[in-house]
Amino acid sequence: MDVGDERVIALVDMDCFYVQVEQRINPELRNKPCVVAQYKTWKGGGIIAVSYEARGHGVSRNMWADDARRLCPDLQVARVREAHGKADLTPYREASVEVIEVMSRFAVVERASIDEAYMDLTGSVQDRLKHMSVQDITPQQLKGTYAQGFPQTSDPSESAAVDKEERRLRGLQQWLEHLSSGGQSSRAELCLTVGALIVEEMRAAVEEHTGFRCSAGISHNKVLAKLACGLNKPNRQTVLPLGSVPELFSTLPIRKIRNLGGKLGTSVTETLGVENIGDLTQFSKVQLEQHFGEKTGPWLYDLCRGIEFEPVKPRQLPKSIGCSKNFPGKTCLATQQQVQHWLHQLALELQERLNKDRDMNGRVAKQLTVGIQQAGDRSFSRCCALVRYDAVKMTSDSLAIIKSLNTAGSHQEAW
Ligand code: TTP
Ligand code: CA
Ligand code: CA
Repeated sequence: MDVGDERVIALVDMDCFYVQVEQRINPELRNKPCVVAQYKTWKGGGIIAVSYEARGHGVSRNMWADDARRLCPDLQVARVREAHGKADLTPYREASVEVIEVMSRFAVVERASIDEAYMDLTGSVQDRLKHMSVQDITPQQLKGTYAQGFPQTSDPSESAAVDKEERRLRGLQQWLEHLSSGGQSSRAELCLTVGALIVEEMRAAVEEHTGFRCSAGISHNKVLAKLACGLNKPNRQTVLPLGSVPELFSTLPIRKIRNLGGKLGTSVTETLGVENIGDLTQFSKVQLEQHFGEKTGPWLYDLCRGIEFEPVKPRQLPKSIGCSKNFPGKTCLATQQQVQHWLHQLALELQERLNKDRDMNGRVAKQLTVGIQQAGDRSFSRCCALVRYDAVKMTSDSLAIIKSLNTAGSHQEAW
């Protein structure tokens, strides 16, 4: 059976990314409990990124800065800059480009978000294996690596007694011994370990060239790599072999899996009455097909066994360029003029970023999409052709395609 274990896939995700960007701009913020907050008008602003020091005090994303200060009196608060009356994410986008540039020296990279990317290391691993073997790999080369599922210990009291770094090292040593013993899946596991060597080097290069630290997951597919990345943050990487999947999946809620965090995950949980992703292994392929269709059913059947085949697509640039703004509570827009004003502000930002994108990346956008999300309401989106990078034209086109949403009727001033 093809379990897809000839591939080596990594997911790299920056640690508390916006905080690190602000700490590089202002070194006084380094090694301190620190957050990045957006807008100051209400309760000191909303927190969108939190340093690990601040997390230790119980500070988390979506708290108000004023509330967070009560938990952590010496909290440093960096502010997102504003332009066109809204948050300006330019510094974070530019930092993201720097990071992707360094990563792409090592492998084919698929940018997955502003601070993460997938890499297919299969080819690089095969190349390295022509000149090396298990015996050449030492724990010193893997100084930030965890092997998930190791150390394998039958005595839980022992595992609680040792500190995290000591346990990591013990697990890694056991993993390397397990590799050289040459079991049935040892070729696949050796490939993952060589992948981990490459990712150690890549993460060191990212830190050297950008000053930013990151975490990574190394496994046989995107789903497992993404999951592994989150297991030992910050500034660490985790190898997840197929053999460690059953134990991990036996207690892992379905929503924690890539692509199952939303509606599909909820529907799987409700339809089958199960909690953990590992519980899906008790259903046959036919059963899963009946419930979720001929595409999603078989995908779930493989997925709950740690098997998945989605390729890493070579793509370093975002597919679309967009901006948005929320108008909560009293700030809610109530006249046509206000709607037009804010559409124009958004269009001005778009115009700037589209022009920059054309100059830097030599491409031209063809479609304009306008989306509106109202509290408790279904979201609405419409698109039209984008003919010119012109804020005035984009504003009037946007207004035209969302006019039908205005329940006050177009002859009135109200919206
Ligand atoms: P994340 O990778 O989700 O989080 P993080 O990098 O801050 O922390 P971690 O170490 O746990 O990975 O998001 C990356 C950046 O995207 C984050 O620094 C700020 C921004 N962001 C928002 O602005 N709003 C959000 O709701 C989320 C999830 C992220
Ligand atoms: Ca991150
Ligand atoms: Ca991320």
